[in-house]
Amino acid sequence: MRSFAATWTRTTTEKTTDLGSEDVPTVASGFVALVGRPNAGKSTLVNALVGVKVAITSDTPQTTRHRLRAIIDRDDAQIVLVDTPGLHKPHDALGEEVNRSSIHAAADVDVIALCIDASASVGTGDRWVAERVSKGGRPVVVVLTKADLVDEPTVARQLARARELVTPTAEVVLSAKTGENLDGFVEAVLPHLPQGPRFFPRDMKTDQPVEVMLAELVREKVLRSTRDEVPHAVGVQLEEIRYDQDRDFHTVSCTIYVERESQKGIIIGKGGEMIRTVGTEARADMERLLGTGVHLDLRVKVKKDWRRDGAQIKRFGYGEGL
Ligand SMILES: Nc1nc2c(ncn2[C@@H]2O[C@H](COP(=O)(O)OP(=O)(O)OP(=O)(O)O)[C@@H](O)[C@H]2O)c(=O)[nH]1
Ligand SMILES: [Mg+2]
Repeated sequence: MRSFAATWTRTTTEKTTDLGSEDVPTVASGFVALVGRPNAGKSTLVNALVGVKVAITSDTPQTTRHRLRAIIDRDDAQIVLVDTPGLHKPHDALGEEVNRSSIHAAADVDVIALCIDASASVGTGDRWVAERVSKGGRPVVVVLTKADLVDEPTVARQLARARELVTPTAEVVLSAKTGENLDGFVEAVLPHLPQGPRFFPRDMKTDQPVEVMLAELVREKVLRSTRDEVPHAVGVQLEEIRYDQDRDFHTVSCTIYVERESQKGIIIGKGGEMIRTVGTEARADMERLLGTGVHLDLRVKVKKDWRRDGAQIKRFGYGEGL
């Protein structure tokens, strides 16, 4: 694979202390976990904050299935954002596994950003999340997302409800869609980050391997084109990525797994229309990500009840499987 992958993503999480201690600049550097109910807008916010697409997003709840890190680097600070799967009442092994990965990811950070959708009623789901993440005494910043969808009185009402769940150290009202008050997020978390060396190289945007991102892009397009149970039954595995240096071109092969023959029919669509749309959209994003032309091979297979199969969940890399 091209050297691109090295600058985009490295897998180390060690502090960059191998430069000789006098040469290592000290900045505000630490971890901020974005937690909340499914669909609260966490991944969209992460993408907006780092300025590039590192996480897939969709209006299907439970889009994110593994925790991922994304990096905001400034001259005076490095903020490592930890995007987590939306916490929910699990119905299968997949749900249990992704919940576990969220709680685990949130346990070891400097700040919790509790994301609450300004346009959805604050209820038992948010309380459930707040109870799980507010243990441990770490600062909790309430982040009211999707502010572009609501008026001022609604903002005030939502914040008042959030205060019934947690005692926040700060409250931020923002919109990832319009970019409103993204700076407010940074200003709210910065005071809680310890001084130290950077955790990641300055040019790095995410710790996800490029192979994971490619498979996730396919899953995103399926999520965005299907409804009901189908999006939840989909798992995507990257089979192969080949780089042709002469043509500066990648060939990517992915398998889309579903749980039932009927779901396979839906993903393929009438005359193959659905799978063609998924392929065209995913390929466009892959070309942006890889910076080359891409040929994308997609196939669809049935793996019955894979969401109840812990080994298969790990093979996909969902939950703690990475
Ligand atoms: N209008 C508006 N929509 C938003 C905003 N942020 C996110 N959305 C939409 O909300 C939906 C959910 O966004 P995601 O970022 O995938 O939500 P999430 O919290 O990561 O969801 P899970 O991964 O399922 O936990 C998507 O359809 C987004 O386009 C926003 O600021 N304004
Ligand atoms: Mg998400």
